[in-house]
Amino acid sequence: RNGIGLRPLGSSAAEFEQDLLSNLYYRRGTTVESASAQDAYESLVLTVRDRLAERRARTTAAHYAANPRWVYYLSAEYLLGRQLEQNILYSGTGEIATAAMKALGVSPEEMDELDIEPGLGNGGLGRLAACLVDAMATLDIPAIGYGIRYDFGIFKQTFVDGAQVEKPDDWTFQGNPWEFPAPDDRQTVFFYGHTTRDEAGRTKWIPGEIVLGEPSHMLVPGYGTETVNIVRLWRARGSESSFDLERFSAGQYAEAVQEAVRAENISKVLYPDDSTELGRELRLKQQYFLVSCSLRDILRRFRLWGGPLTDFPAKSVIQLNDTHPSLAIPELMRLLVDEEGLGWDEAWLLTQRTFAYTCHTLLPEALETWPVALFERLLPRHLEIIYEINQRLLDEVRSRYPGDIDRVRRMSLIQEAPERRVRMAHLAVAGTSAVNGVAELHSQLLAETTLHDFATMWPGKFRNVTNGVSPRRFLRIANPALSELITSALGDSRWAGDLDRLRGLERFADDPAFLRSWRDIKRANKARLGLGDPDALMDVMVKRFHEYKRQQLKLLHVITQYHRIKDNPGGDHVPRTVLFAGKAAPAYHAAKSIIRLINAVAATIEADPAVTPYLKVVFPPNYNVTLGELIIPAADLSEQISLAGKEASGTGNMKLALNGALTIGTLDGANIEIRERVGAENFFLFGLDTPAATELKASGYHPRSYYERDPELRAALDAIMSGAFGGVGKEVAESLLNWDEYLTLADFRAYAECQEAVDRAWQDQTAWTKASLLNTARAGYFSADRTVSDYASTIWHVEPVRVTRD
Ligand code: 26Y
Repeated sequence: RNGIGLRPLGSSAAEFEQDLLSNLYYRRGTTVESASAQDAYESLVLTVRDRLAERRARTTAAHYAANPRWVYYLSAEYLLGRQLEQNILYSGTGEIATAAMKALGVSPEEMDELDIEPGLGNGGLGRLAACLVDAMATLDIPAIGYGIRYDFGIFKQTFVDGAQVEKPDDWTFQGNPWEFPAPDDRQTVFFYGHTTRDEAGRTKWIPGEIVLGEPSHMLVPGYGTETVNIVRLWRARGSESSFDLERFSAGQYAEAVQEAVRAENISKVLYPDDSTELGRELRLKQQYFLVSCSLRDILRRFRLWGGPLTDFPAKSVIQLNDTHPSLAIPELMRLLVDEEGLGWDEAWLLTQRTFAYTCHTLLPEALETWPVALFERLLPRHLEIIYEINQRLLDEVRSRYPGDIDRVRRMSLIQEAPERRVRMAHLAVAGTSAVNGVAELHSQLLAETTLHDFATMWPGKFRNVTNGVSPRRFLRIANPALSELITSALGDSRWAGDLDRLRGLERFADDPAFLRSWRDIKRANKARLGLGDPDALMDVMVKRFHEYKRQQLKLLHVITQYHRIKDNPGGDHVPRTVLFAGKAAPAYHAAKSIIRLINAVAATIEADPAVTPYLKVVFPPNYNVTLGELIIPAADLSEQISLAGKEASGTGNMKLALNGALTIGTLDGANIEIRERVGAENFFLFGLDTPAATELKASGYHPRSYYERDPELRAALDAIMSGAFGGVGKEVAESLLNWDEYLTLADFRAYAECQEAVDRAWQDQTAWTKASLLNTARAGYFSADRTVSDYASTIWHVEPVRVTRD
């Protein structure tokens, strides 16, 4: 018997198979003879899950005994990726699960196909949340990730005539066997209504709508440890009384369920937008729903322990993943002041000490603001609290900077014109004790520009924590062949839990046999991906579509390359497969035009037999974590070409470098740190840096002058304008010529020249492979484990709690 009073589940193949059969009979209610592939899959999941559930029980017991300081990570997005392979790896059941699958007559590949990825996020921020919870468990940090269980995740991207068409992602159509529902932990959430004061002068919020939040959780095991943490996801429900039986009986079926439907809509769909200021009421409702459910749950957990509220920050640190959950600040104030009866000043100190805020952008237009009028209707009490916070903030500003009215206006939580809006980033800075950017340059620019006034007033609050990625998911699982080579070279597989160990690969940088194996694996990964000739240079740009990321710059270069091949068909061109993948926000028309144009250029090239031996453009639809795991290990070249000063960090850049892709990139986000670590000679740098870009914009930027001076650039844009690609994309070219907000044309020539350096480097395959190996060997810093240990030591001040076997 182990510490939880149970006989441990068996670790032999026979026992695993027994448990699997038992799950098939008793939990799926079927037999081997009549089992479908789905039955086999779900039984397998349950068998693996049970082994993690056992660890989860021991984790809970260890946490309870230790009564530690907890990390609560609040995020509107989690892009967890497929669960099966990871959970098999983390539970150490690889061999026995494979044997059981064999006995059952199913293949691991078939089982993976049935393992649906929960697409509960848009892009980088959501995947970062998933990498961080993985690393927190790996480092034995007591933590819970809170999020929303959207019925529909990020849309499924399809192409119709090359244009993006969005389809709903019904990810739980077959259920989700990884999930544990916990309806008894449901919470009540208020919306609308008004406030009143009672005899004692305490404020009471009389809501206009009441919704239930029902949690379920997914297990988040650590790698190489017994810890299993959770992400707890909330789903909105109508209350018991929300079904109107009388109306139903009268045949008013739609009206009878109207209230329940309205409630459930809150967690219906991930707001599929990471660029524009759309969203309004439902999104704000989602944000408050997440925050209100999670804070009540956190307080419930705190009360289990029974300490005084003044100890709350000593036992809880709440990390806000961008401003999306920043309503947690006025919500905690409301709970402490209105419900617990604390005084304002005491409540405010506790609140500030509890929260920390991570900012993920620099673009001022990406900073969230909400109309005051909407707040007033939806969250009347929170608006009062925000006003009170603001008054005290501005008093401090006035006393520190007497007479500086403009500073007061700039720092206010309320933007006055053209419309009164609440500035969520200002709220998040005011209500927290630490604010961090996600790469060195980003953190520095945040303090110098976007949040400059706050950094001047509270310099001690501002930190940097450079992002990182899960080495398990993005190397060990995504790239099994390379992982095996690394393990045999280093002598063991400890690198997956201690990524700096990859440094040991440097010893092989001049070993011809090793470099040959390295190259063979890259080739095999290209063959596995199956898009283009595996001997061609695989040139990869995978990320959300956004003009600042400049997919259009890459496209202009592809067109130039196409022209060069047409003009010189016998020339000695380096064969390339150019791969684009990524989604555009449904309402982001400019990004969608770029997607459509890429597909049109791909088709034109494909139809030209003089060009196809040298150039192929592929654009697999629906980029997600699963597809990333297939593409990233196959990449030779990683495109990180955003305009300097615009990409907060990037994390794809890290995943690609870790898998031995060489980066072509600007001095932006974490590219800078990648280049510093892998060595400038193993990185293709081009383009304007941030000061030069700022200077060029300030001095008056005229994109047309670049067009006029550069014949190849002119030819590329003229080709688009003259309809060479099926008449598609004229608006893209026009926008570049007339406006070009992100200085694409200014960087074009430097980019094209840098791509020539890439071609030259590719000619020497030994040197290229050495550079590839050095990228992997030196990418250890970009492990999410390092990121989490930075958060733990500089912001969270938490200690690990070890979970033992018995
Ligand atoms: C408010 C709403 C429209 C919204 C929704 C999602 C706003 C922003 C987002 C997502 C932002 C995002 O993914 N940002 C990225 O975060 C990564 C992780 O820190 C960074 O690597 C990346 O540079 C940044 O763009």
